[in-house]
Amino acid sequence: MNDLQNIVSHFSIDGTLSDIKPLGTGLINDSYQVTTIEKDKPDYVLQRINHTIFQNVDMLQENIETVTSHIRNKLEERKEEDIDRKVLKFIPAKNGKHYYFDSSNYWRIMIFIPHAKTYETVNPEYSYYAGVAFGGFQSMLADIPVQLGETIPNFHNMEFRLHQLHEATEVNMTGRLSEVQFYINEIEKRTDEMCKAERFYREGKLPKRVCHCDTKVNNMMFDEDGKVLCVIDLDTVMPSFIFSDYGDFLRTAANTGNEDDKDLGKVNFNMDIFKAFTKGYLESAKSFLTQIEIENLPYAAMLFPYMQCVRFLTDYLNGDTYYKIEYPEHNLVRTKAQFKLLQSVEAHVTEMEEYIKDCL
Ligand code: GN1
Ligand code: MG
Repeated sequence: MNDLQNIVSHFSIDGTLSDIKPLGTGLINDSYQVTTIEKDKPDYVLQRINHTIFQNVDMLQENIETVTSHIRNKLEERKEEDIDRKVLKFIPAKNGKHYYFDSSNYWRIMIFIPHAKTYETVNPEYSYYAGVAFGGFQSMLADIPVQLGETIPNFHNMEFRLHQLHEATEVNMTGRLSEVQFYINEIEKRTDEMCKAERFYREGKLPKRVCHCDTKVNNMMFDEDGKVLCVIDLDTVMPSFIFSDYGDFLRTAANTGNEDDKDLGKVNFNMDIFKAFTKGYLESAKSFLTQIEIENLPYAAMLFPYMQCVRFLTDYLNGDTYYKIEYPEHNLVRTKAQFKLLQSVEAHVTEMEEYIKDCL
């Protein structure tokens, strides 16, 4: 038995293990697809939880259990069909916990959703469905009876992310600061505007709600007809501003280039995706959104490329300790691509505002 097989043997899975192979492109956890021999038994997804980043694994798994069982109840009440493909299901470890600790790593297993697809890019039609789905996800979680923990404290707190950047520039651990001064200056010009959500919150004008907080387009499972089955990667589900989910989807889906594109000419903000997603999102979320949340959706579209630019740059200055990288300048390339995206979003603010007004 190899190491991964040994890990799997600590969970009560149904079926005989046939193969384990790497899965997905996440930058944080490691995922594997576990296949079983029997045709009528499910396959599984095995994940090694990155516990340097998610330091409170008990809280993490408890949040996920709360969220998935809440959604499952809603789907059952609505008499939905095919529920096991619409919400994740985790298999407890034989020790009764929702994870297994092998004395250096934390592992968990969930059922692999069959005949579902993930995409790195989507067309306007799929973006519309995604909008409806994320609005629906937030609205299903609106009445969750317990307070969820912050699995990564201050995760989408822009003031805190800038504070981390400032620390990184002061330490200048890798001596990379002089090379990135242009980006530091551009970031500084925008700090007041970009931190306004935190100010509104302190002034009592803006609520926190249960959000997904990692709505990258590749964190959704689509059915063969393009409809969204479910949202995956639930580690970061926690209280946040709705801007998190709206903004991070657009950051990834409405980018005409890649998150780490070296060709900045390819990186632009695609307004057709923006429009389709916004239409879907507002359809399912406008019943609970407040005026200030709706008015600030264009701000959210800017905030996430900006925040990601700050986070990638911070990691570059710190010597690439957070994100997986494929080559030494990877985080700098990502920073530049996110900044280019930000500029493109900024150029569309008036158009975004007008479109949102028309939707209501
Ligand atoms: C990480 O795990 P993954 O790759 O879906 C990150 C997100 C970033 C994203 C950038 C816990 O998401 O916040 O937006 O990379 N997740 C965490 O691609 O930091
Ligand atoms: Mg992911």
